[in-house]
Amino acid sequence: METKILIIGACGQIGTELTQKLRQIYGTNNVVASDIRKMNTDVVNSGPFEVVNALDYNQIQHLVEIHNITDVYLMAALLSATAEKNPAFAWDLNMNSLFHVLNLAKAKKIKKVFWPSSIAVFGPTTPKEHTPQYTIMEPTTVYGISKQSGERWCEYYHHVFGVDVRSVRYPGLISWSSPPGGGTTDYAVDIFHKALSNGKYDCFLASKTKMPMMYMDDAIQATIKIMQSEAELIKIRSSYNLAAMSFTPSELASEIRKHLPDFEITYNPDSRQQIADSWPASIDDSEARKDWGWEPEFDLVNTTLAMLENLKNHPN
Ligand code: AKB
Repeated sequence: METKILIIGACGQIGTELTQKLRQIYGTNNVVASDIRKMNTDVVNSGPFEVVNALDYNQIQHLVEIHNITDVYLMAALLSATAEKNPAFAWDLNMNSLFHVLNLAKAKKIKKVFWPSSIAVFGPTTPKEHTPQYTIMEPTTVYGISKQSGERWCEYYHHVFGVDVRSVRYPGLISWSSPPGGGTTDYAVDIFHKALSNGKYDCFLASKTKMPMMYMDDAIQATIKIMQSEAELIKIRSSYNLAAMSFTPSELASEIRKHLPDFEITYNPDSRQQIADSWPASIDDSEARKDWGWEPEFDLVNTTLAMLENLKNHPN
């Protein structure tokens, strides 16, 4: 049977790039992008697009039926900083959209589900360096609690109902073509925009706050690779640890200064500092490497180069 994909949340930071890549691989007409509004013209104009509310089961089911969808990528979510401002809605969106998609798979209306988790599933009692796949998980953010609960439900639906759901715990994602939305790791994207436009950046985290990060190309590569792997290789049905690099704001600023020597950074930590302090500094992703061959291509050096080059060539 031909793969027909529905991406929910296609206009977001990951969805935008995922849509384009999946359209290249599977053909434009086999990838239906959807979101609550038409928020990104590239996504809307480059192939089939549907307006959908991720909280409306009937709407999603209708799209699955009329487009003969086999695989759903559920990318709609409220991220960490935004979720703290609106906990009830964050819980509703992050959990109920997942239940809708898992229930469609349980009812055999779709074959495969991708759902993103995050390093936010970990908390202050988790080992900070080389955080293992299996460890203490006591998240202290609404977003982290929703992602950890989501992981438990994914594993449950797989074991009890045979649902083929696959997931990775994304670290902070760095991309040039789409703006991030409401995350704690987003300084690592803003800094590039400000470095090029103003030559300086006022960082909302302290200089020594080390966090796991990944260039968007690697995140997309991981997402597609786990979805294309044989089902037997996916041994973990909660979510896989994933890593590429870890750095502090001051290390990132030093790397940017190699290209823009006059770049200046100042530090004014806000409420996001507490969230960052509760998350790991580095991640052990050996299970993903062993089970389905995950391997990142981008480190701090080539991410910095790629961000500056792409932003210079595609000014917003
Ligand atoms: C956030 O900062 O909320 C996200 C994440 C790490 O999941 N980028």
